[in-house]
Amino acid sequence: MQDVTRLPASTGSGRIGIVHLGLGAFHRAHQAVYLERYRQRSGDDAWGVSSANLRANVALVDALREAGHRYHVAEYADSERVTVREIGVIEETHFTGQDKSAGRDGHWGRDLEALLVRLASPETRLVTLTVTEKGYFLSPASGELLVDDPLIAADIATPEAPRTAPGLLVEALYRRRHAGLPPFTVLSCDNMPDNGKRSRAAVIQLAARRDAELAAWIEREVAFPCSMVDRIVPAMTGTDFARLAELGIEDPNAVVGEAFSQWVVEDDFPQGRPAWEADGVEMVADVAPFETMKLRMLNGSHSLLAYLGALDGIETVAEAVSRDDLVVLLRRYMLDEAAPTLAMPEDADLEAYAEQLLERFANDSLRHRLQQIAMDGSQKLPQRWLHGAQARLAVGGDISCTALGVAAWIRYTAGADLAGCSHAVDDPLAERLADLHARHGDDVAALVPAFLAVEDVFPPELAAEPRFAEAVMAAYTTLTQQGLARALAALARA
Ligand code: NAI
Ligand code: CS2
Repeated sequence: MQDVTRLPASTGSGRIGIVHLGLGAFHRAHQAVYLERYRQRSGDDAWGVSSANLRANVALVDALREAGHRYHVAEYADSERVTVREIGVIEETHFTGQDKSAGRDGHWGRDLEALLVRLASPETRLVTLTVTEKGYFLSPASGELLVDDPLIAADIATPEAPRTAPGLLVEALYRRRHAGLPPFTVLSCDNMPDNGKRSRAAVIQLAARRDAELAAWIEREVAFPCSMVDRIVPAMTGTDFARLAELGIEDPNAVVGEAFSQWVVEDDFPQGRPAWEADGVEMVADVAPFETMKLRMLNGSHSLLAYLGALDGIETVAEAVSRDDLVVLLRRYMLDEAAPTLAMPEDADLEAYAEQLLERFANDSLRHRLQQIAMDGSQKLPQRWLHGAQARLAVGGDISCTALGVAAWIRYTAGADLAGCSHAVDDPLAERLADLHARHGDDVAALVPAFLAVEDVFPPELAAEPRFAEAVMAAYTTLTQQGLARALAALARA
């Protein structure tokens, strides 16, 4: 018998204090849940949310409008225990992307003006983001704004009709400044290191292209706190919808996630914020230790499973960690390669954290597909693996697990697994990486250095480190010639 707890939604208030950019699965199952709990506990209904998609997906926006913005979040502790919560804090939704049904010439910005009006409204005090790492248009390795990207170039040319998240923030802040309004606070909830500092860099660098005084005002007046977010919320599958239907929930906008949830936020909100501490949000002076720990240990492990597992035909995280050799790899990676690079508060127990992560990964009520995690590797590798590897190498430490991961990522971007079954490579650099494979084939002595020379991913000092390049080449050879099980066995013996 399943133990099902059902929790009703709060009543919509029509009062909007927060605009969110990136209405994906994670926002619906993380931030919205904290705000729902906050509203129900405190009775404060001033922090309703206006949520927008800037690219995919318009269908979700329309479906949520049709449902009066009510939807369900199913939180699985395990396959026996689930809490199904209805959410009422999203008050309105917008879509500002391109109309893909009209092909390449599709019109941009269906709800753009309405969203800009909302962003420039005096009631809006906080703007939150989950636009994925690539939505900031920063070089993952250097953190510099990608001024040559066609969408950023368009936002520089016509800033009043922005297409990117940084562009929207700049135009909204421009409008607020001209209206004599205070700015809003910008809170990134994406898995990036120093996500507040990076958001700030993107916005200020873009604003400087438009108006130096605007850029200086933003630099002076706008707070960009950092945050660490954590809850595993996989993309929905047919199986998930069918399981919810068995519980009597027929909801096309529902999301499924784990019961675990964490949100650690730098307490820098000059325009005010919900008093959400009692609802589980941890307010701290410095997020960096928590963020780095989560990125290197949780996300670093996820990416190891994603590339190695996908190359071996494994479909989900839970299936991957049912293999002993992959669990041995994860423990070694987390404890010997990631943990020693972290500067944690004294009471932090990284061994316990690693064991808790392995338990979370084994939650087989989630169908967390490795292909989803494998997406956008070029944007994820630096913070998950490479900065840690640099720190390990600097003290003569071992980086064998990371090197195997990098080798697997390189092989994965060829677009087929080790048995030759093809997969899509969903990555902003996919074409460039495919071109490197086309040019160098399986000539590992040319292929690996060509990948390490991609400066948007690999910091030049790391690429120039012979111990790193040699370890990746050796791992690539073993993995591609002998397969995953043998590569893992060789690593365990070394
Ligand atoms: P999703 O696929 O459901 O939604 C992706 C969202 O990002 C959509 O709103 C989409 O419109 C937007 N987006 C994608 N590329 C964009 C771009 N270039 N410009 C503007 N918007 C863009 O994914 P999900 O699960 O909502 O995850 C989104 C992000 O949330 C992740 O990339 C990660 O940084 C963060 N996150 C996700 C977790 C999860 O388990 N799903 C957990 C922790 C953080
Ligand atoms: C995952 C994360 O998709 C990925 O790359 O590693 O989204 C992961 O599920 C979350 O960060 C967990 O909080």
